[in-house]
Amino acid sequence: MKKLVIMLTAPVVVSFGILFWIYQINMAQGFGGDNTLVVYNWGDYIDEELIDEFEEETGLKVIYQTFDSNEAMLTKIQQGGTAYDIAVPSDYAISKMIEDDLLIPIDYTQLENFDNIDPRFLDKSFDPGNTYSVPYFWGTVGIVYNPELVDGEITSWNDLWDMPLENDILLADGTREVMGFGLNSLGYSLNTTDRDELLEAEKKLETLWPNIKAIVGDEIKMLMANREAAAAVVWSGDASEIMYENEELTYVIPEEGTNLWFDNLVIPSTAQNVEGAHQFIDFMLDAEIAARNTDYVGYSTPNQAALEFLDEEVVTDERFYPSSDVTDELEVYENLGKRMNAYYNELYLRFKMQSK
Ligand code: SPD
Repeated sequence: MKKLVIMLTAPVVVSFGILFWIYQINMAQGFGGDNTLVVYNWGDYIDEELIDEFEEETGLKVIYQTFDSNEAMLTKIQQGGTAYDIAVPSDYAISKMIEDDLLIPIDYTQLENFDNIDPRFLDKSFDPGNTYSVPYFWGTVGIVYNPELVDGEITSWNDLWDMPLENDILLADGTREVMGFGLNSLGYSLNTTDRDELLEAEKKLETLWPNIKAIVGDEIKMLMANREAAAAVVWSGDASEIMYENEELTYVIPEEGTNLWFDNLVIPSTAQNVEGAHQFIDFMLDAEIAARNTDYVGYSTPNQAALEFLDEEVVTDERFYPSSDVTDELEVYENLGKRMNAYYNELYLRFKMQSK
């Protein structure tokens, strides 16, 4: 009898084992499906409690992965190994993904909360008509600094070179960000394709090395909060997060101009759960959810319905919610094409290799 039971159950156990093994491999590779949603976002860019709530509300299991630059995210999605259902690229990367056929158009009939977005953040040149992307957060690149550690007021990019800041500056690690402020400091566009201007910017950046303490990622927030450096080139949202508990610090949009950026939610063409992706986008668009996410992450929300749930002092702070008068003067990164992108990367790498 025992033998018979083993003979009858063994194939079931083996098949179950094989299925479970395939499931595990798929999960490890991030392949989703009807009951899962694979989300690819920047590090430190969501209140993870909201993911739990989304899972409870929809019954979907979220597989959440992070990246630290548009370039890393693009490479991973281009390789196609992982079936991401949601990604969060910035402006120029969205334009590149559209060009390379890497995105699925948004089905607006599945979004009830889209009207919550302020029209000011819609219909940008990187995605006309928002065919492929829905605004998530926005901001600028600027300088956060500690007036107690700096001799005077920082107002411009050139102050990073001209003020006594030896070994006292941190830089956020990003090709476009660093090359961008090098170019802006010389009065050039941060979208220039003029190789002489780019070379000049790289040479000028090299002369900043005596003042640079380190080029870092998300840990920049902790380092500034711990007074490890006097000033840092950061995304505005990181400055806002640092300043939340360190009110003595301040953030400035440099007078030579800077980058205005937009991070949007998209559905990559690898998606296995397009319906779930729309559910996720609509969930994040809900006014109260967006407000909680904004409060947690510290970046500026494009969700105008969320503003009433946020601290008035924060959403009226021109440093983090600059008016159109200010943003109209700033530049959004353009998709410069494969060759130019490679050249920017080459110069940025060369600059990094000159570190002391
Ligand atoms: N830790 C979250 C960082 C998100 C930054 N996105 C800004 C990209 C600007 N190109």
